[in-house]
Amino acid sequence: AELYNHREVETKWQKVWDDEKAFKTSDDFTKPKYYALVEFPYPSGQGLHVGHPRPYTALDIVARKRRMQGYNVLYPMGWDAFGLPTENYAIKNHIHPRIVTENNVKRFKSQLHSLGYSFDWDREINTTDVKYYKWTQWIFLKLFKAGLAYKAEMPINWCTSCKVGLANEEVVNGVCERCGSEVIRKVKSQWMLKITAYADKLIEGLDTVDYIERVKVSQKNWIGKSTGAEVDFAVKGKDEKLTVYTTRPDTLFGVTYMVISPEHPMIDKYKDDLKNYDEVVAYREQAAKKSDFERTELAKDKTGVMLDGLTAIDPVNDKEIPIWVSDYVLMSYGTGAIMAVPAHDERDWEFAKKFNMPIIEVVAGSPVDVNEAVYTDVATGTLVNSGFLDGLSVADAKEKIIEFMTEKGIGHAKTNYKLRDWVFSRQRYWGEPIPIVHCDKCGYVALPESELPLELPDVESYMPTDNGESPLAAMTEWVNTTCPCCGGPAKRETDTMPQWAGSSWYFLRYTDPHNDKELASQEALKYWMPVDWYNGGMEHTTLHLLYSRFWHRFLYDEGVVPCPEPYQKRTSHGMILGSNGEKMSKSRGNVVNPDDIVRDYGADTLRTYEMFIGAFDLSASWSEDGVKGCRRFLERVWKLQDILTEEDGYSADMEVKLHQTIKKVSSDFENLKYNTAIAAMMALINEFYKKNSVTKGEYRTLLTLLNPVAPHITEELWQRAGFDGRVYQTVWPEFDEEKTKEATVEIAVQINGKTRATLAIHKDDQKDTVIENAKKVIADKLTGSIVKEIYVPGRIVNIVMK
Ligand code: ANZ
Ligand code: ZN
Repeated sequence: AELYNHREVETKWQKVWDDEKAFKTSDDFTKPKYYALVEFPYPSGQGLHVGHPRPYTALDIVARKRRMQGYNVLYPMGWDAFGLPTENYAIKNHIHPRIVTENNVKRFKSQLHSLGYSFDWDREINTTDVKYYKWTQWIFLKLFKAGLAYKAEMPINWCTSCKVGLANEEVVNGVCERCGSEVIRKVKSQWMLKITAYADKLIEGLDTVDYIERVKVSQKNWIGKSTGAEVDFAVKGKDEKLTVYTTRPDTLFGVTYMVISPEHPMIDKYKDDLKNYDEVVAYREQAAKKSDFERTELAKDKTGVMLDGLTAIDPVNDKEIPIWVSDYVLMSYGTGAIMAVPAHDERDWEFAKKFNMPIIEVVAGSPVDVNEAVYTDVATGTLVNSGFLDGLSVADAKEKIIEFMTEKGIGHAKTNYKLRDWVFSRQRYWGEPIPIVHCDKCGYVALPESELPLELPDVESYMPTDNGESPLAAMTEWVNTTCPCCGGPAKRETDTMPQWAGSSWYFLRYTDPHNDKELASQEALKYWMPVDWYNGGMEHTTLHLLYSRFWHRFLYDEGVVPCPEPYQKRTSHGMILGSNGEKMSKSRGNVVNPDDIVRDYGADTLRTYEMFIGAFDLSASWSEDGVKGCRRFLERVWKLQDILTEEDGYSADMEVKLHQTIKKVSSDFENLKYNTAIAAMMALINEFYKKNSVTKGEYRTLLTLLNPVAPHITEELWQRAGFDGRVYQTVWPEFDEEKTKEATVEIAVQINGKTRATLAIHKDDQKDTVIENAKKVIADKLTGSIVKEIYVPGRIVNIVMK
């Protein structure tokens, strides 16, 4: 055959698939369905990154395999297109963000097309499309009516460079996730979503889905449910309670001091009692400059100031204890005050060591003195120095002390969450307008549904105003409106929604993307939801995953969607790094452009390479040699044409190998083991070359197995071999378990569990025969009397002797 010309082959088949609408999802709801989903990209100005094809190819493989297995498959694609980078580009270059988005989408789409993905492009969605964001606004109104969207004066994270409020999730190590600039706290009136009301549901839902473990863990940690107690400490000489939150009320007798957060209101309230008020205020100013992360995670060296003039009283033993101010206690968690138990809490221990505070052991069991090391174990210790709690386990002591405190009215059980309500306002232009007006008489009023969509108007400038308001605020004509409630003058909300909004429900829209009556029809939702398999980046497992599960769960409670959880299965892939093992970036000069690889080696090579690069869930470094290796593999597949025979079935000596390969590839594709599936196919063609022949039957199986990975070349070879129809329409090959077993296998022959010899047996040999033959090969070693003969089928014979 002539040489493998990937350009010809790939252009040809991409056109055929388009013309045939090969991957159109059917609306026949009687067929079994499969919904495979990948995170839709943000169409940035950089175009597709080589990181994108890794997850897209993986689920394209699954989608193609499912079609061959008879499923009606939904494998859609769209654009998460609102957001800052586009807006910033628009500001700099004076181009409307809509135009920027259009251009970027065009480029992304042609790049994805060149990779031969089996997306149903008739279902393409775009979050910036007014027909789409009408429904984003509709969901917001539902949240508002349910009391889950509210406006609040909030100290928010404020990026000094983007001039925008950020959610906690968008602040990484104290800087803006997007631009890396310093994030400060600023008080602003913001739209908030009450995701905290769903904290328990979001935890419980995890028990009903099949997510990889680290994703479940990160969801749970982010919600951060903690159970403990609130305890009131009296303040000496004042009619005042200092309430703390603790997860260890059992350690109440071990409290040696208290700590309040630098922002705690008590400081200013008792200003006149504090002899060192100025010192405390100076400390507070220092603390304000640090992020929460610096104050807690990074602060190994504790700092603090003792309040000179205020003393607390321990409610269980009336002991007087000092109150300190330290920045390791945050105002935003619990009550902003803690009881310090240095013997059993690491942070308190570090603090006590630094400031010479007493350390009292109340849980015995530490291997070393608590003055030497903190003892935090809760599973084994027993209470000591604790009055009526002495002798109890930690768990029992907790229960007893909570009972005691509740009776006395000095404390009660309490659950806390790390999760905070979601700051949903952005003072920016390129987002969904929030469909609310403010009327002096009626307050915040929802637009009637009939007025949706509320279109994003054109503005003169996309720059946020200097006081941090959205550019929409300058559009007086748009802003001034009438109140839907009383008809009086009212003003539109000028904040827009964050980028997370559109991606919080997009998977629903794909099920019925052109519906203009509902966000999707009930039939479509019932048939398609939940998503059967969702794969996305590890970086989205706290933010996007939680938000979208929240919206979905809310819509379920509202009767809009048929199932409580949106995704039945969630997996994550590792990043593709530069060949130097570092993240690809312009500044490092290690960026690989997928277009170059497609041009020089072909889409099938790129797809194969990205699946072969390493374990799917781990990051992997780019290697040009690796790309070439995959290209050589496909060339070897191509050249099999030269040794193809006319025989239809499998040849006798290849049968086992073929059944084994079908079995391995079939299961590896389901278990994120794309690399070993490809390795198995490489091994198979090595066998063909060793024999210097491949039958039509064998060839057909190989092309079918390889098709999901390398769809173009296999389609071409299929046609050249004269097989019927197309590979993508064929049936996924079956294997016979019996035929995957080698006719003969080697087993170990042991005496008293020690291997003494090996034995070749036939797979059909019965136990008696095997044991008899085994005894023959170790006859000279069978010197004692035999107590027992054990046969582990196909693996081991063990003779137990005295
Ligand atoms: C006394 C104690 C003794 C504590 C002990 C722990 C161990 P999680 O699990 O994260 O909920 N804490 C409470 N509020 C805090 C705040 N605003 N800033 C910093 N730390 C705070 O942690 C709860 C524990 O963290 C609480 O239980 C409290 O310390 C501390 F042997 O109280 B503990
Ligand atoms: Zn009104």
